[in-house]
Amino acid sequence: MIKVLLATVMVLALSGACSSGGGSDCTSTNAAKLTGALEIKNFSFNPSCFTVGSGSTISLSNSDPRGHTFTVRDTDVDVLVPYNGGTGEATAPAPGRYDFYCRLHPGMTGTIIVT
Ligand SMILES: [Cu+2]
Repeated sequence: MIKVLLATVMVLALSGACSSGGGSDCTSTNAAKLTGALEIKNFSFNPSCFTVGSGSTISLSNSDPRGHTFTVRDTDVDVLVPYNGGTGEATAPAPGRYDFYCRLHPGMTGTIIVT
């Protein structure tokens, strides 16, 4: 029984360590500063954990052969970024910490720290 419990704890610890930039792992100390465009490629956001100033423009570019959205939870930010080199722009919401995702592919997620 104890062995099973240990194995479970190990798996949980490993999966936490391997998760990509966004989600609960994204904090103001490890967030990237967004300098260029937020790139969408291979069905993921890059960077997926970043900080921007409130009201600033977030440039979006999508090099995938599929359209994606940049949708920020609990805000009205919801931008469709066309496929094959399409671009878009979003305005960073009020200061806070937000999760974002693609409405068409809910597995594509990230976190934004707005300062
Ligand atoms: Cu998508």
